[in-house]
Amino acid sequence: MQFLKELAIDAHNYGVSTGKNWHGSKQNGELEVFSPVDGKIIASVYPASAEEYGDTVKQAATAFNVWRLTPAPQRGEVIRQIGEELRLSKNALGTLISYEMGKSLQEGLGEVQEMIDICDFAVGQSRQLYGFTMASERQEHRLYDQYHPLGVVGVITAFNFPAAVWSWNAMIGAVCGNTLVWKPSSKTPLTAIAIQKIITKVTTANDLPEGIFNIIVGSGAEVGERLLADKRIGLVSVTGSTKVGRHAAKVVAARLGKCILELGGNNAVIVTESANLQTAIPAVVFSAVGTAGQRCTTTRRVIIHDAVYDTVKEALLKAYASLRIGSPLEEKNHMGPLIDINAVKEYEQALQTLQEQSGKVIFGGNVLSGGEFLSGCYVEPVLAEVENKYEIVQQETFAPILYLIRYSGSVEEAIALQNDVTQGLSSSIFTENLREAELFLSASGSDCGLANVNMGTSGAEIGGAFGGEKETGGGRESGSDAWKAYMRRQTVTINYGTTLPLAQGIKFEI
Ligand code: UN1
Repeated sequence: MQFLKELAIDAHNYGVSTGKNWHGSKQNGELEVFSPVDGKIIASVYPASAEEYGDTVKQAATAFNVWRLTPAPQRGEVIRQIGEELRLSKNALGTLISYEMGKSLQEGLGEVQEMIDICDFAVGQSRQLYGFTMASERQEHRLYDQYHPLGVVGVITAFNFPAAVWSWNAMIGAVCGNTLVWKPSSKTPLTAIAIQKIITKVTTANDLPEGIFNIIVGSGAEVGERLLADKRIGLVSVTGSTKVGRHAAKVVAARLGKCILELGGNNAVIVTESANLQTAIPAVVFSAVGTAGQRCTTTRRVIIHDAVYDTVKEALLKAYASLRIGSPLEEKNHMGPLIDINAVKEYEQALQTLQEQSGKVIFGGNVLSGGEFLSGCYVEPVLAEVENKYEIVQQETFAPILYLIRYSGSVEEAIALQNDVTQGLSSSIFTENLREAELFLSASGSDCGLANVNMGTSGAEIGGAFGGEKETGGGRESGSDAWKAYMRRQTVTINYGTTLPLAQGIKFEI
């Protein structure tokens, strides 16, 4: 396949790299990477041994000594060049993401675009690592805060955004002066290997030491657990399920390390009486079936006012009937496969539980087989009528299952339903009514990290801080002032006088 060649992905690949140096261990066997698109093996990877893990982090710690002293705008210049390389590789990398993960080619390309955008953002950020200057209460004193890099930052990413989520962490983390150790998902390691090769072109051209950007492919037990417990790693950013995050938080907290958690969502769209359905319906459909329902921002619940419930239900049924499922590499298709057979099993299990809990499936629910669906990973998207309180509705099932929930009273009732889950990532409301929109955004409104008006729950821009509340973990990545989590703050007080006034007016004479 031409795109694999272009990205220097071979039939067998090493999974550990500090830059130009690549390693991998055959002692744990080879990790075979299957495409959910056609079920074929794309390539295989030699994962890391415990020793290779240790050596890589050591290299990252050594490189930090150089990188932290490189002026931040010069670090930004390196990131600018990475953005340029990504522009050149956009088609090949977008195609690999689509083929390895199963999202549509449009979304694969979109993910590379997110990487390019965060590079541009990080370049600007490299000149804006601002601290405040405060007025000192003491005479001839200066008081200000400054930000220093943290050290080695670990980044653990999930299969569903095999490139973009890493880049939010890595590009911001790198302009802040940190070195990065990336553990990609074992389901999508080839995208990570391709990216590492792109990055290495830039670090080599700039004569940078090995160890600024590192990847370690390996299992959770072999690599992930070590990384969480590793005292040399000041900050660990974890994207994954709430279960994974809960464990990670415990292990990192036990050594008083820092964590950025971006975990599960259970995102809802509220469709009010006054909603513009011309925009609401396509927004709900895209947010529910995009990436085959495997975004943390996927719309899982649509909370519809009684007055428009039947109209919305009919419009959704019609839209779902027109969806084309098939190879994500073909532009005509709206929805590709789930990541693997296990994900299909979870989809089936969730539908069975849903029916046991009195949910009513009104569209879809079948696993597709034969012909172009040979990989066994293609499923029909589902519409189901439920009550918000059902246990299955309270959970995040990483599949294209959309729950329809009715509300009959005021928008306060809809907001209460939307907040009545344990997760708190993304939320949206469709309304033409200013009072409803403002209420949704107020302190008594949506309790999520992301709140949108007249648009879907997915597809956030990189310029905002991305993350959620409650069991979504509370972390923030990407834009706005999320960079501060990747640095340590230092409050500095300088006495430029010749006396020693004490704070709070305390007198101490000797
Ligand atoms: C994720 O699913 O982990 O907002 C990230 C979005 C994308 C990122 C999703 N920009 O849908």
